[in-house]
Amino acid sequence: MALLNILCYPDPRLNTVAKPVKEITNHTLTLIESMIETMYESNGIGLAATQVDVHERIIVLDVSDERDSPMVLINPEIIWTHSESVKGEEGCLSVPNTYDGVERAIEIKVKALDKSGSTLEIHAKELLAVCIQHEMDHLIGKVFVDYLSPLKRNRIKTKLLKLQREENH
Ligand code: K1U
Ligand code: ZN
Repeated sequence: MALLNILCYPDPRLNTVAKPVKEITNHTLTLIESMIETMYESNGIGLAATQVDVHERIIVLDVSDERDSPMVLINPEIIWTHSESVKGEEGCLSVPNTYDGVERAIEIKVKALDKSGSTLEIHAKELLAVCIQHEMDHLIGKVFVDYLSPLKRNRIKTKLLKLQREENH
C-alpha cells in the first residue's frame, strides 16, 4: 500500500471524465487499498480515483464516526434521486481549506460493483448521500466549486494558485 498524491484545484486533470472499470484486477485492488489509506491519512470521508490522477470510475468512502467502515463503489450509477434537495457545507481534499454551500438531493439510490465484482445497491441519506454525489461529480470531472458563482470560484482559484506557487519556491 502507498499514500497517493492528491491533485489540487485548479489542476486541469481534475476535469477528466473517468472511464468505467472493465475488469477488477490485482492492480485495481492495490489502487483501492491505497485510496482508502490516502483518504484516512487526509482525514477525508471520501476520495475519487480522479483526485489521485487515475481516470477510472472508482470511489471510496467512510462516513462512520469510528473511521473503520470503508466502502468501495466501482462504476457507481445513481438509479433514483429524491425530489427534495438541501444546501449543505462541503469541503474537498483537492480544494484545501475551502468550504461552501452546495445543494444536493437529500436521498439517492446507487448501484455499483464492490471490490469482489458483486453488484450492490445502496439507499443513501444525509452525509453518505452528499458524499456519494460529491465523489460521483469528481468522476465526471466536476469539483464542488463549479457550483459556486464565477466570482467565488475565481477567488478560490487565485488563492490556491498563489499557495501552490509559494510551496514550489
Ligand atoms: O472528495 C473529497 O475530497 C473528500 C471530501 C468529501 C466531502 C466532504 C464534505 C461534504 C461532501 C464531500 C472530504 O472528505 S473533505 C474533508 C472534510 O473537510 C470534511 C469531512 C467530513 C465532513 C465535512 C468535511
Ligand atoms: Zn472532493
